[in-house]
Amino acid sequence: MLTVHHLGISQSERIVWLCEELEIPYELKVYERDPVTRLAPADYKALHPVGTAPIITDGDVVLPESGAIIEYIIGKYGNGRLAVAPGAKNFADYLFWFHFANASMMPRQSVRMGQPAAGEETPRARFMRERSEKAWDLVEARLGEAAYFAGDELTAADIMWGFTLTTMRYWAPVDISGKRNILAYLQKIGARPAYQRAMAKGDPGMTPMLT
Ligand SMILES: N[C@@H](CCC(=O)N[C@@H](CS)C(=O)NCC(=O)O)C(=O)O
Repeated sequence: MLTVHHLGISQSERIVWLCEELEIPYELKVYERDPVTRLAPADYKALHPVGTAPIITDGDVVLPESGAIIEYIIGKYGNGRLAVAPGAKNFADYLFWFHFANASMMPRQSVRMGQPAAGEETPRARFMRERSEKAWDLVEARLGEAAYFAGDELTAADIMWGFTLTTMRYWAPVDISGKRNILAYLQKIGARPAYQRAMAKGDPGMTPMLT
């Protein structure tokens, strides 16, 4: 049985959302963060040496890492749904946006999370802030030219971006009030029944950060 181990307020919301979009059978196990460290609790860390969310288990398989899990589930249980085939015109767009979320945007946001809110900005911190702002601008431009990251339809690239544009701002606040296209996109995502089900199951105490 496919089991999604979801850590509260974390990237594993992506995997719950994916399973709900695909409407596949899965078991959901929700873990609360350690109240002091705000990290994953010991029983979550015991699942795999990596110790970070998301992690899935499926028979003998124990798999961490958002992108790997999404590809695994789509390939094994989704019949390729929500992926874009290599022959499609938007294949390269799909790959770029799928990977840009975790390979480039998340590290930039994570570094910003570690910066003190006040005080003088170091040159290195400024470099990361500017890179991060550039990434937000790229996303804003993309969502002005396409309905979804890979084109006309929701794909796994959107599943990768969901957390990054929403709950990640809980950890690393970003002012997106001027980003019209991102805000409109988030309303569209938030109206999806599968997204609503996922957030209600995974983080029932949290209002999704769609504004
Ligand atoms: N690139 C990894 C990042 C995983 C990650 O950093 N997860 C965070 C949650 S957003 C985590 O587990 N934090 C709690 C901890 O480190 O104990 C992925 O996408 O799976």
